Amino acid sequence: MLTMTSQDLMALEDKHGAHNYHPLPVVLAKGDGVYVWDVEGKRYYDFLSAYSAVNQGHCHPRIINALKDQAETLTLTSRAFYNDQLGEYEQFATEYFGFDKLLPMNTGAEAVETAIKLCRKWAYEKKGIAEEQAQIIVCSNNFHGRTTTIISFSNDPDARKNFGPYTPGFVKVEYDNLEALEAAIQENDNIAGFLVEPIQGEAGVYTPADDYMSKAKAICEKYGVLFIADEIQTGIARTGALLAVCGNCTCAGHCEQQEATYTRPDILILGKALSGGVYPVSAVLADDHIIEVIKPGQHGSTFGGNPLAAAVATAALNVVKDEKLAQNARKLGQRFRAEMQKLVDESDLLTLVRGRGLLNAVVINDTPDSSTAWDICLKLRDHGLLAKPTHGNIIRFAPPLVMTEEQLMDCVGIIRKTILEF
Ligand code: IF1
Repeated sequence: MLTMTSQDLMALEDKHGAHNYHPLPVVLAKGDGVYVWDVEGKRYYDFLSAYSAVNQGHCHPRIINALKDQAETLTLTSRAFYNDQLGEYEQFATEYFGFDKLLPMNTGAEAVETAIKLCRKWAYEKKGIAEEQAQIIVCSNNFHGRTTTIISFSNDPDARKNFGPYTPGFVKVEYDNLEALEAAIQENDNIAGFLVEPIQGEAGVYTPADDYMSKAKAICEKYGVLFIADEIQTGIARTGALLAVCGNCTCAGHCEQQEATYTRPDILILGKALSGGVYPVSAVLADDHIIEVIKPGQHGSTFGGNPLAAAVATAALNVVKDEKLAQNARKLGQRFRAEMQKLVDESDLLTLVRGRGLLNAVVINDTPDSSTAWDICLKLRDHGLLAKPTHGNIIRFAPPLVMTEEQLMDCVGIIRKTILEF
């Protein structure tokens, strides 16, 4: 049989797969660290990291070894029985992040759903909200996943239109607006929680005021509202701290002398890089007085908490700590934004650069419906760097956190050359 070319493989997906994506035309066949290779053998720097799932780099040997060892031993038992990996993982992860308990799931959207169910049940059983009346505050331009309930509180027409009827029980406020948050809580006696992304990824790496998280948490505390942080994209060292809510603290792991900048969520949602992008693993963490409202039979998943996931996630978290990925993301992020700022100053094509750690974006000086950002990404691809536009005129830059400064400067060179060519 003849080997398939990239063209052949794209045609196969086009013919036999649902058209729910519009990928950049490149077909990847291999990954190692910060690099990926296409089927023709061309090498690229990966500047998407599978939407921040591959923070530890592609095919990290420690994570892959954990996967292999566990895959040969025991993969799935369901939660009808105990398995010998889950308890140790739960102990390790709860100590790592500093919460009493963890509820294991698989995908990000499932973990967000779990947090919503947990928050509602807590509202009825602990806060005393009347049955079916609980409301959760969310932010405009949020992205929390693709389930029917989650898209019910999206305001992206693509994500939402013609998927109704929608799940009620959500109130929307402007992101990065503390007055709006407090007013929404004051207006309604049935507010149970506030679900928020510390940085809005899909909205274009929209970075709020430095004190937004801490002040929002203080408002929630004042009114007995649960502060729910969706760190699926921002967590696991991506923004230069273990979690974006850690603020300036770069210790890789829950730290004892928590610095003044840490905003502790009541419910923490993790996914993506919790497994280093090796296997779908997500989790919800909270303290006993909250998580205890969920009892046997009330929530679960066939695959959630399986031994393969437990082994992989443990290895992935150890890599983050041992390789000091938060510190590296912070250092390289500062350098990257400084270099991009020079380019913004030099070129009319770029309006601004923003972000934190290695979650950054540049805004292209063109309308959101123009193809400029897409065309730039095609040129970046030709020059050996993969990135994807978001919201038309924004390009997200999020390489694996195992990158070296030398590699980063090589990438800056590619981006500079591409932008100046336009
Ligand atoms: C896709 C975006 C990133 C997330 C936050 C929950 C989830 C996500 C903060 C759901 C997922 C993804 C999904 C991916 C694109 C991507 C994305 F552009 F859409 F916003 F990363 F920036 N909370 N984000 O970012 O997690 O169920 O997917 O595991 O292709 O839809 P999931």
